[in-house]
Amino acid sequence: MQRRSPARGVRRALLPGARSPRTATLVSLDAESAALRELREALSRSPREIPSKYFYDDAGSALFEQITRLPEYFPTATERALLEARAAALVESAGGRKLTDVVELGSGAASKTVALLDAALAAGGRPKYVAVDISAHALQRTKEILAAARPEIPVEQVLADYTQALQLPPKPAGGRRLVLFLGGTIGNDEDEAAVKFLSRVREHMEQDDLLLLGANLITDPAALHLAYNDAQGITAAFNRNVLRNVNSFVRSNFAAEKFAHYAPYILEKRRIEMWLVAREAMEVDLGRLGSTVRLARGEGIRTEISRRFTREQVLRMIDSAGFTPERWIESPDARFGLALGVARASLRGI
Ligand code: SAH
Ligand code: AVI
Repeated sequence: MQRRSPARGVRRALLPGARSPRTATLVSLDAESAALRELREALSRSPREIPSKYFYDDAGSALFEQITRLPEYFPTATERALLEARAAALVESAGGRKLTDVVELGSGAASKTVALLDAALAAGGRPKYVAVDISAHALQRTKEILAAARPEIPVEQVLADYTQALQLPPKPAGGRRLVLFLGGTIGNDEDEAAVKFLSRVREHMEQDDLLLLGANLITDPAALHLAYNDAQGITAAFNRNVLRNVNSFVRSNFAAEKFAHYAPYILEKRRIEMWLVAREAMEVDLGRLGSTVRLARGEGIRTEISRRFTREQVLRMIDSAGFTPERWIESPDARFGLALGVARASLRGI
């Protein structure tokens, strides 16, 4: 979805350059038409939706990083404290010095990951770090942060939509891979999609490789409401920016300023929903999607769900995707949990 050229050395799984090999071009054109189809289908659903991956153009990734530093948005700080306090134990359970590569899906700025990499170094390992993200801006930040914090750790970047075909660099022979999916991003999917996604991740792993999954846990609705309705309006700006990214991808003409940010905590579903609500009736030309949408005043487009889980739900989710739960740790305020799962033998080919 990025329109910008990725930095040198970045593996490109999504958008080819003019001189990319022909097969990669074909794969990529397929990916683009699949993305157009997915967006067309989401916008014609009832309620209308925009997949949340469209938040993360350059501006959106920078806004997300600002969100993570807001006093109201507690998940990042909570997960960071948990990782820092328990990194050594987690890495030991994950094989310690046997860890040869750490792959992070949706790495974002990856500032929390340093604690885990440090623990692997302290255990005598020399893992390489593979960052996978749809955002070239996020990958660049990952690289900058790691190069400054731990220059001895080799970093590889994969610019890809991890919901589509994913190409990861090969794992060193005899090594052990740890896949990280942090930040509570798993909560941005419905249960079925989340299990399907984690099962596909399992396919990139061998038996005894590990998954570390971060999940937001059920907590006080008032605190959750504030976390997605911050006083400075950064989350509102992040939400509206999704329309600018869609405009640049499909050449549509959404007027972002004509939408209000609405982010209630839906108690019975245990999830925040982010919506953009039309402040007036409008007709929007969807450009390359080849249609228009009419929105009545007060009609909304859902841009994100952000689920809160119980411990049992998280463990069941990883178990259903082929990982045996090995360890569960929780923040002292019970707002965030990390599940470590071991990849079970795959039944494929039997
Ligand atoms: N893990 C980081 C960032 C979380 S924000 C943290 O915990 O703070 C979600 C990240 O996932 C963003 O960097 C976004 O660009 C990336 N992302 C979202 N959807 C994606 C997709 N479909 N494929 C690849 N990356 C995606
Ligand atoms: C990336 N994801 C886990 C964030 C969340 O909280 O669901 C995205 C976000 N949306 C609004 N604020 C942050």
